[in-house]
Amino acid sequence: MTTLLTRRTLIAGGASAAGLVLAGCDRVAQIPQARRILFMGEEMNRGLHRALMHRDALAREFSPAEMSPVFRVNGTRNPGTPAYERAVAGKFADWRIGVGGLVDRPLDLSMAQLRSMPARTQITRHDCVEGWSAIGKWHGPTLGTVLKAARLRDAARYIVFTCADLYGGAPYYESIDLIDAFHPQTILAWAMNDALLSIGNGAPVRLRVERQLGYKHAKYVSRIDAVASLDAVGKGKGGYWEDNVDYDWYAGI
Ligand SMILES: Nc1nc2c(c(=O)[nH]1)N[C@H]1C(S)=C(S)[C@@H](COP(=O)(O)O)O[C@H]1N2
Ligand SMILES: [Mo]
Repeated sequence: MTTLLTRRTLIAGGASAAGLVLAGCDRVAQIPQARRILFMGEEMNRGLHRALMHRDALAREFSPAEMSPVFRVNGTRNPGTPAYERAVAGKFADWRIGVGGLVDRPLDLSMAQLRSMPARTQITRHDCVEGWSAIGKWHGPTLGTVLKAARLRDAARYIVFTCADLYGGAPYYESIDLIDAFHPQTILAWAMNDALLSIGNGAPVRLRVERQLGYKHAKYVSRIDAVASLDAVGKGKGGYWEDNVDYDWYAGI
């Protein structure tokens, strides 16, 4: 392979992505067709990695000794709305999690009800897209337990979370598909590190969706809706950051 590739040979598809890499990235990357082929390789790699990993594979779980001494608070630190302040003052006794959309039995769960459900405890690593990680212990019922109680309809494809904190006047929102919704480590955590969830970390309840990056883990969850499509959610990309900063909807790790 020589570095003297012409546009013509690239267009003809005569060069493999591997060959292009050997030819030297700097020069080749200046050719639009080559760039497309190189990125195609990267996309394929990522797709392959995900396919090999299996979407239902478990995220690694850690031992208590590996827990981070400090778990950072990121994004909203306190929703600070009058309604949230009242909920804090009442120790979340009146907090409700509405479960609706494409379900046969809509729910209006109190924290007492959520806390009485069979729960899972897991020590996992949180990875934020901004480049920090922390290991914490989470406790709460699987989202699957709640969705089964609400009797998801066949048409449901995604689960949408609406939060109590506002971004530009509208609630933070996120969504996941049913593979992640029924993943055994996807839980509605109401406790963290053996204590009730703190305000900073999402009190009274936040999502843990362990195979995905931090922004998918909706804090301050107030509604859970099953939908057939994400078109009518926010601007259509399924999450606050997806709609406004072009983050990937599927943030698999
Ligand atoms: N409601 C809500 N959920 C949210 C956010 C937010 O700002 N609001 N930030 C997200 C981001 S980017 C991260 S990294 C985690 C941070 O969780 P932590 O504060 O417990 O570290 O929450 C996610 N969930
Ligand atoms: Mo994040």
